[in-house]
Amino acid sequence: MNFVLSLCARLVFVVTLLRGQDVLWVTDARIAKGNNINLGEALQFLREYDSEASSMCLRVTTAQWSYATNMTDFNKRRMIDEQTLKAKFDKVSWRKAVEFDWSRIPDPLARRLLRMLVTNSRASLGDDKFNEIYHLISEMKDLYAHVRACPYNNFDKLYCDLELDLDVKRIMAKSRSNAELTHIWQEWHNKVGPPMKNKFMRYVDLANQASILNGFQNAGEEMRFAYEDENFESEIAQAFHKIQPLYKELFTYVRRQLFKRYGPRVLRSNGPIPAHLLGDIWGQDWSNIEDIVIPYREYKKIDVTDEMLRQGFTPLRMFQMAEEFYTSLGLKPMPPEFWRYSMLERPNGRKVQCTVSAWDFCNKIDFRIKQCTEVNMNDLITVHHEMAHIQYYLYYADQPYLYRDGANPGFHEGIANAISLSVNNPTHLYRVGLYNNNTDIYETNINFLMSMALKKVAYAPFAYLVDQWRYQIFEYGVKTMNADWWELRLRFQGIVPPVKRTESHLDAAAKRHVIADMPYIRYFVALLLEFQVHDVMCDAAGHRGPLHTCDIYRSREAGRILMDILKSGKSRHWKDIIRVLTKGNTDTISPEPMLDYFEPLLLWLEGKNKREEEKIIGWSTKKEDTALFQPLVSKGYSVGCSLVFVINSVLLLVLNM
Ligand code: X8Z
Ligand code: ZN
Repeated sequence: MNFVLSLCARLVFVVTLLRGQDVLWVTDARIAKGNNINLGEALQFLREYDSEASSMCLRVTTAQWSYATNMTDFNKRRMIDEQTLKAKFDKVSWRKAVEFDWSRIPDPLARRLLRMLVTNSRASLGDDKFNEIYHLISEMKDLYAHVRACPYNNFDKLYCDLELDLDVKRIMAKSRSNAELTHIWQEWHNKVGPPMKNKFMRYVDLANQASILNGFQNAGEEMRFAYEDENFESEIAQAFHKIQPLYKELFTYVRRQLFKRYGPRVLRSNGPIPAHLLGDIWGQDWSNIEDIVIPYREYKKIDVTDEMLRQGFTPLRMFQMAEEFYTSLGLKPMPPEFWRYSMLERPNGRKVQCTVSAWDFCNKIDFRIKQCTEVNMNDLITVHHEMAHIQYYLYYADQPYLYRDGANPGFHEGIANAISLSVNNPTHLYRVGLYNNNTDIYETNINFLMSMALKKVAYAPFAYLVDQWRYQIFEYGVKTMNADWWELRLRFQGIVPPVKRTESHLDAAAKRHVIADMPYIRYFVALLLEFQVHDVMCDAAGHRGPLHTCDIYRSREAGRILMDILKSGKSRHWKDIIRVLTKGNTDTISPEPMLDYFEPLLLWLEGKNKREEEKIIGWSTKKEDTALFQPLVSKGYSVGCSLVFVINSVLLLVLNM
């Protein structure tokens, strides 16, 4: 959206109270405010802000698009200039907004918009520190983009030119050599973290200072405030703990297959899994080890790529097919500007950024996708996913600028993923003439659910813990932040580093979102939401049978539900949206539909795991595991931090009861 998928960019904060069925926007007395309560002046300011912010967004997005689709030095300079201008505009807008006492403005819409503006900024820091944090983040992103790893067996160290997207990810996905995987894992982590450590610590300090000036106790509290819900933390903690038994069954089965492959020299049969064996540099998506863990090898994986090639598919046809999916639900076709300006294939003769993204140019007309599409099944699903973001943009285009966003930061991705759940299942592929085999074979279904679990269930603890770590360091400090990172990785994911780590490392920095100041809990929210929305739409579409076989294609009823969510944008509280969506059953993000979706796989996993020798579902931790990352001398701080862990554990125990 304004800035690629602004879901990756904007934070908006409002505290809410639930009273009976109504969601009320309530004030938080601590948030910065001035003393102007003149409604006329406030409305005038907001009108001007709406129009100027939209124009500013159009300018900066246009410059970003130009650079992303033609990476010249000139375009880069222009983009940086526009971004700097936009940062200045945000700062000036914040200054104007804090002149109002938003809490006493006698109009709820104006109150909310003003409050969003005053809490959505680091401008409270003053010019010097504002510029400093802005540059620190840019420098860290730049460092990240330029990290290059040395290949395995590169004795002369001459060609240390492995890039994350092209090389590191490929090697982690394809290599089955413990030595090579360990090397690449270590290379990447050692090259990313240490050079950023000082900058990151200063960033933590400044982010905290800004949040304190904004009326929060620390930057973590301000990040959570984006969910406009006092119970957000405990609700997602509960949801997380409901999914953990499924994760642990999957983990146990996967570890056994890895143990068979790599043996006791690499991992223990009942211990944590070393992070380099999971097919992914972050250990967050285990899809790449499907070949090692597939339940029924003799039943082929569903892949319609060959059929697409046989039928002469092109990238354009894939986009037309996705458009037809949405119009079959009664949603809008893509506007002419979309077809005219999108970049649907990798162009010849110029350097482009191939990362897939959906763009909102903030002028209610121009919406585009940038994708170096190839004709294969994976890209077909991605095309549908990206077009869901465009549908969101199209439907909320008439909302005020600040409401042109998902209902909460997880909604955009949650909705887009919910669509993918329909599109990637064999039922849909059969209906669109790409898959002709029988979809009702038990073994094929289990294989399919396993491939989904490697992506979704495996991801849950990672998506949950990234921001748990950030909240911790914002609150308790950075002294043992690398050990804290691994403590969480071990506790929630059952994962340990393949080699010894110390506080000179900063392994969380291997994840770009961490150093780029991008909140991450939204992906956990999106994960649950996608199944919740899928479930409701399937119900409306009259689906009978297991949830993983549902396809909402051609259902106007499902389309109406979708449209209703999309057109509200951020104007309604997300709890209100969920309450209406679930016909009053719940107003919270529920893990039940996800558990329901994977139930057949859970039964299969339980059966498998029960029969095996080791009997431990999950992992048992030994000293040798924690010794991989714990500092040698215990400091006062560590005690404080452990106390937090104890309190958290007790809280979670209570929640589990
Ligand atoms: O960061 C992203 C998107 C941009 S919003 C590419 N994702 C998360 C990640 O890569 O860790 C999508 C899945 C989760
Ligand atoms: Zn997306």
